[in-house]
Amino acid sequence: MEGQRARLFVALDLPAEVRAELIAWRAPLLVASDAALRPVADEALHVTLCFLGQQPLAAVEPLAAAIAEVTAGGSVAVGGLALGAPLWLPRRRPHALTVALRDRDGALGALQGALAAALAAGGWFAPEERPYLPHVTVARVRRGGDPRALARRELPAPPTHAFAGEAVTLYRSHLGGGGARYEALARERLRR
Ligand code: 3AM
Repeated sequence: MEGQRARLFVALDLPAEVRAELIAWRAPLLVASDAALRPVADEALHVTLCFLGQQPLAAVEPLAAAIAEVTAGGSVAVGGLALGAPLWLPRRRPHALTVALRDRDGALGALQGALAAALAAGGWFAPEERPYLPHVTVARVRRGGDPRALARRELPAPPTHAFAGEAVTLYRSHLGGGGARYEALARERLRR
């Protein structure tokens, strides 16, 4: 075990009904992409908060404790969220079809800021220069896939009702031929 490392990130989990809406929204787009897009697994749809990269497995326990401290044992709520516009990322040469997240009360930005500060203080996270852009990746461009025809089209807007985040989860990303598989290592629920 000693010396083993894992690719880690921390994400906000979405309510099941919002995941279901995203799955329904992307279904015709996957067909229209002519196999250029590979869907993210239904249960893995999330909003990345902090990407930590390769970390020692020994860091999992203190990371889980740091996340529990930031979410204050389930007393933090992240409400006022809504799905926003479809967004191809990176903008110039897209690797992923995403949906932007609207953060109407600033609760998500506050949580992300607090988490980034705590994880940076622990030496697990290098704060990024670019501003935090909350989004849900719904599909990735397959190797050799060309989504340009789809990217030129105006995509339908996803449903826009308000919802609250479910939980903050520490994920391990297992990279593989068929795309990454995400394993939840620790989860802190949020107040509903
Ligand atoms: O699925 P999303 O877009 O939320 O793009 C990667 C994915 O984000 C992102 O971390 C999530 C889990 O893999 N990611 C991968 N490498 C990254 C890096 N070097 C990164 N984010 C920032 N910097």
